[in-house]
Amino acid sequence: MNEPIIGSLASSPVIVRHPANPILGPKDVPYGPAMVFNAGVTKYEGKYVMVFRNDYGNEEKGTIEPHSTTNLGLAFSDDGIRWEVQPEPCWSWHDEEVTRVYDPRLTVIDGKCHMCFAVDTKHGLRGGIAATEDFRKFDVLSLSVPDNRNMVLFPEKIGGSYVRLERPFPVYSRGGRDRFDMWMSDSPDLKYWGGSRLVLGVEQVPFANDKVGPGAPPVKTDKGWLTTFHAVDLDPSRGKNGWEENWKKRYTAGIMLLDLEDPGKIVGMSHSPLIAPEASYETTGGFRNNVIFPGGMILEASGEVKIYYGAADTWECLATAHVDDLVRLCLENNGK
Ligand code: BMA
Repeated sequence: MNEPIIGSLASSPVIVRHPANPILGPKDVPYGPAMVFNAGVTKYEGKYVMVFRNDYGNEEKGTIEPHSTTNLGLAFSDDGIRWEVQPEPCWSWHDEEVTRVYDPRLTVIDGKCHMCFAVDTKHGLRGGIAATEDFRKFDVLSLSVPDNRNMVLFPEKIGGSYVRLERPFPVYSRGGRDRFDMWMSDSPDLKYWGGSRLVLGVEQVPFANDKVGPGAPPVKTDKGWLTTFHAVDLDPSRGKNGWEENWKKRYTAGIMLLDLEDPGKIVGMSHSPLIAPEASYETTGGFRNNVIFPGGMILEASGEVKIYYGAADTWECLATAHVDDLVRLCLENNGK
């Protein structure tokens, strides 16, 4: 690797980790020794809804196939903090071609809930989009060509089109290793996607030396679309961590603002992480430690932003910040 080592990183002082963290974990799930992480969260019909990745991983690794260890779980909440997990998983997909679905992201568009998800198939990793009315039945609207994932939808049409952020994996053309960037595409109908363009290159993020990609679906502010992203740095001197013998990566959450009319244009981006792994449930005792993976962001009427993130690929956590502080963080480096 030629990129510089990043070194220690700290979370922004504008975020507050919720005292109830982790807000959901293995002990809260009634159907197995689950890891609960990388959830999509939204407000739908008066309730907070969470679809989470439930992944058994860990000690079964190598003896159990991924399809029997990954499904999507469902939870509801009145306050976005205390969750009621439903007795059964809400979706899993396994057939001749598809191995599993995971990493859901929820966006309500015109009152209808849509879910983006990653799909492992025998012929590559695809990004899917489904619509659901009851979180029991998911109508798949589109599946990308491999390799693409971490898709998130904007909550409204922009310039007459639906828009998604995404992270393709251009391995062959990027030197045969991780060097992945954030892209966007648009669509007239959520089915056919085109107009693809680069939004954020990994080299633009000072706290990444490996890859960047979308986090939670963006929320609208008067200064632009506020959006989290995941940023990964690699350090060859890192070693055993969680169940990985050689886990050299760290995942942090970044924050940026995209132009309201032209969301491929970055209005501002914080040059430091919004959330870096620091709390014990982020750095120790997990399936893969030192992973912060934002998947849900809700802007409350009070100006509070709830940011939901997977921690250590084992728990789901919540951090909050005021929307004005997040916008300021994005804009203070603008032009530098
Ligand atoms: C990525 C995805 C995420 C996961 C992360 C860290 O490749 O699998 O779902 O959180 O790795 O393990």
